[in-house]
Amino acid sequence: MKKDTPYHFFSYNQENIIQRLGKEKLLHALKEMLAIRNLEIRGESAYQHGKVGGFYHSYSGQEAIQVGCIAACGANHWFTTTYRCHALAYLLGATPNEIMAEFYGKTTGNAMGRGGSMHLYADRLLGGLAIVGGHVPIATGAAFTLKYQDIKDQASFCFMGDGSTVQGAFHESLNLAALWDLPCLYVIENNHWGMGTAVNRAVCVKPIAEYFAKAYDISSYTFDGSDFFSSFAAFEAASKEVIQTSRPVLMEAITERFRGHSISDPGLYRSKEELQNVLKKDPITHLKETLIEKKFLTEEIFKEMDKETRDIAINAMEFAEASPWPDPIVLEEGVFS
Ligand SMILES: Cc1ncc(C[n+]2csc(CCOP(=O)(O)OP(=O)(O)O)c2C)c(N)n1
Repeated sequence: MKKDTPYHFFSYNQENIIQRLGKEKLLHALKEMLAIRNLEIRGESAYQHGKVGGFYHSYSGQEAIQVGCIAACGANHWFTTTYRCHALAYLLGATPNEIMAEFYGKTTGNAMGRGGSMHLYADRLLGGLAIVGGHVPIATGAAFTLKYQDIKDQASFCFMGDGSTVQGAFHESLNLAALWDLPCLYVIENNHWGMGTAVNRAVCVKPIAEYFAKAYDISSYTFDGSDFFSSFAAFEAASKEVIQTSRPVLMEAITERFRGHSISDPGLYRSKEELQNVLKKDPITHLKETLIEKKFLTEEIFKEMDKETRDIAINAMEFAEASPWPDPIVLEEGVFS
């Protein structure tokens, strides 16, 4: 039986971050989180109305992690993630229209309607990849390329669920990255569940990053993934370490998944009370309240932001609906062989 060791969150000074980022950047971060949430709400609704095929994995509840990452590190790196990829694609430049059209499987979609919700891309996003743990070697390869090409101011960012950390590919990647000094940030988004299996029934250590990082002689950063400031601080420090030392790091965001594993999952393994407690840890509410307290934001401005981002998502649904289906004749175009 594993020990139930408490998390040691990376410590930071919130006031200092507020001072350094200032009102405009903080409001921008909040608006990005709202844009992601509103896009997810409409995507989920389209799925429930039978407009979206395949699976749909919502990022609702986890927004502070990737928004904090891009706010702290910028987008000029290489990124890889799982099927839970909508937010990262958006943050790296995919538009709400092309994301929604990809959900619908239309030609105007981000992957020309061929990938669906699990396979989104952007100039710096190597994928939305659906094999659990299978994308970790790809991120390691991107870090190897940076090192090989002597690019010193960029890193490879690999987002994954806690489920990836029990796959062989994860451990082989960490071993090589540590052995060859590759600039990679491996980021575990621990939302406590792998489909319907609780993390403590699947992973033999807790905290995951702290234990596994020791095995590979690299640093770990554990942080509160429901808090924009905690996330920003951890990514800022971790990326600095990776760029300065060219050593990989292992990060763990403790976060909450607001929906079922995918939208077709009714989540019967969580009681109503448990879910109510989870929903209380809303990263948007947390940042909103902090900004109101700082007098950077009012309830009215928040409502306007919410409406503006909601309208963008609704327009994206209309765009997707009106877009044409791919012609079956193009099915063999752009394939490997
Ligand atoms: C190699 C492999 N095994 C099983 C699956 C089926 N599967 C899809 S998602 C998932 C759970 C992954 O959970 P986690 O890594 O914690 O990510 P989360 O969905 O919570 O973001 C599983 C088992 C898969 N896609 N790939």
